[in-house]
Amino acid sequence: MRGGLAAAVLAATPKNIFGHADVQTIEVGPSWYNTGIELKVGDKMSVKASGIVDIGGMYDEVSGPDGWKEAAGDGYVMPEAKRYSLIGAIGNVKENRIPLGSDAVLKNAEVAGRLYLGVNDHDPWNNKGGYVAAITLNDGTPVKKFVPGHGGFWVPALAVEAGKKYVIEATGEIDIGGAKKEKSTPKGWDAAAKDQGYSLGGAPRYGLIACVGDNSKLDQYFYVGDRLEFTPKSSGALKFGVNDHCPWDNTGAYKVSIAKK
Ligand SMILES: [Ca+2]
Ligand SMILES: [Ca+2]
Repeated sequence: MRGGLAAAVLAATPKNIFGHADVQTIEVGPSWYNTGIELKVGDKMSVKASGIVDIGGMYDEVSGPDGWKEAAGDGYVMPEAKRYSLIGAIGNVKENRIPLGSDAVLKNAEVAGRLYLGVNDHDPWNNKGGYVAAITLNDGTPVKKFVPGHGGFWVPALAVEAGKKYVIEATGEIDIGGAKKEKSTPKGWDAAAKDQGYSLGGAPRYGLIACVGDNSKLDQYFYVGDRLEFTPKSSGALKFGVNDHCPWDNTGAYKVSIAKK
């Protein structure tokens, strides 16, 4: 009986790209933290936030959820909101963005949809730490969510071991967020120039990229495209992102499978 049960479980496990039952599949899409909370029109929501984000770069500067004192300006997710502050989006991440900070009340939601949270940074991919947001819907019980400092840019996958061989395969299509409704596949477009503000300068724009462990180290980012066999030099959490200078207006997702060889 026991052998029969084990065989049934194995048969039900999806096979990976080498035919082994050892695979993880994730979706790498819009760079926002997905709270899983659905808002309806007319809902009341309050958000109280705490925590610290290291904003990346060479100066070890940090921010709380209220952000710095100035408005962020051009190139940031919400130019009119405070730089590095906690922000949100309801449903459509291209249009329905809301400033939040450490203590916000939305009396009457005007649109319905999933609540996304993020950090108002022009280069969120190098951030560490995060904000803890306690979200209360219609005077219910607050739900706490940890919003990573990278604002959902990186999608975590399995932990990889140094010296082992892994294979990544990716399919799917994203809309890169501009007015022209242009799209990309995991291979990406032409290479981004190093000074254009893309997370991985020199690699194809809108292509699938990854890092292992500390995402504040830009020189550790690597291009994946639609297929990559790689052997990590160090052990750590494998994370995926899209090589975009403004990833927060993207829709759709790449489907990424990771297998240990
Ligand atoms: Ca940053
Ligand atoms: Ca974009």
